Amino acid sequence: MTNATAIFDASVPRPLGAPHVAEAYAPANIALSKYWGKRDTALNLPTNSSLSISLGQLGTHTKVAPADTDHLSFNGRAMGGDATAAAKIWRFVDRFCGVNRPNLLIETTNTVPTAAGLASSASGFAALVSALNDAFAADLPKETQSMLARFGSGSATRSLWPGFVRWNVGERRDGTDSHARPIDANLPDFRIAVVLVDSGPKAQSSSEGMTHTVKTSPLYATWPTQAEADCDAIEALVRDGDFGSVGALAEANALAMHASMLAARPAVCYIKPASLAHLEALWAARRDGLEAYATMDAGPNVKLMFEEKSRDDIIALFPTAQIINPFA
Ligand code: 2P0
Repeated sequence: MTNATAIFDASVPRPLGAPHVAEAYAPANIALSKYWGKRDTALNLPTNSSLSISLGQLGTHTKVAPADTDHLSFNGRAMGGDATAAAKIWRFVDRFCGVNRPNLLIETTNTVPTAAGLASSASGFAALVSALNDAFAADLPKETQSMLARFGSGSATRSLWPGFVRWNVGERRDGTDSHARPIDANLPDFRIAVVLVDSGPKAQSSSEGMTHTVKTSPLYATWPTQAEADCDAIEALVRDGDFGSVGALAEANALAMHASMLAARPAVCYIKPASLAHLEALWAARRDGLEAYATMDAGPNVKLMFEEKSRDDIIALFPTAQIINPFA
């Protein structure tokens, strides 16, 4: 039987040597073509490919070092071993190291402001696998690190690279071909603006939200095929440098994902009145000629996609938005 332990044991050298101090950085990412739904929850395999833009300087720094006792900290504060997030991190470390894991110090710092409304599990698990790879001199190819990061969080597969990245759905039952790869892109002026609606914890985790959508939404049946087609089309448009078509398709893809959630029984609704007001303001400005598009994830914040030339218009329309240059 294939399970997470077997995949890690087959992918990471055994036995691992003694660790040394290592530090790694991984960027957060925002999907232009979304991952929504798992075909295998134990192996965290997606129902469809997805494509994202990494957020440059916004992400996670992680240090791994040998220690006398296990110690985990987040932004300078110790994290107890029984907190859900800490337990997930240690489970990942246990799987990576295999039996006889040495005690470790793990220090994680986010450069994504906690109030930015951006998920940190993607950059967190990408930085963690990368730091473990270095600390234990495992010398794993980036694709293998991406494949393993998937066990921490699906979207972490895409945070191993800067720029535009595609996570392939993969065909193998054991999921060893379900990892990301970078895309040659021709969109150097691509920018993101995060319009904050709520920075608090979400009501329903994305894992729960997607599992419930897959199980109960009558609209979900159309999602995997549509999402795969969107992902292929967006990849081709990103290579061609066709910003307008990328933005329009990314917005349609995000709204289709939210439509499938809204049709779940009971509904999964991350869209708040303020989110919708921002979308309507964007659509009105677009009718007046602004070339900008929106995407939303498993939360109420609105992420705008635009080009550098529209920066002043975006700031005028959304004065509180946080502007991100993914290539800075
Ligand atoms: C994405 N999201 O493609 C989609 C769009 C949210 C909406 O990937 O269960 O935290 O850990 O694999 O990666 C968020 O889901 O989920 C996500 P798990 P993850 O960015």
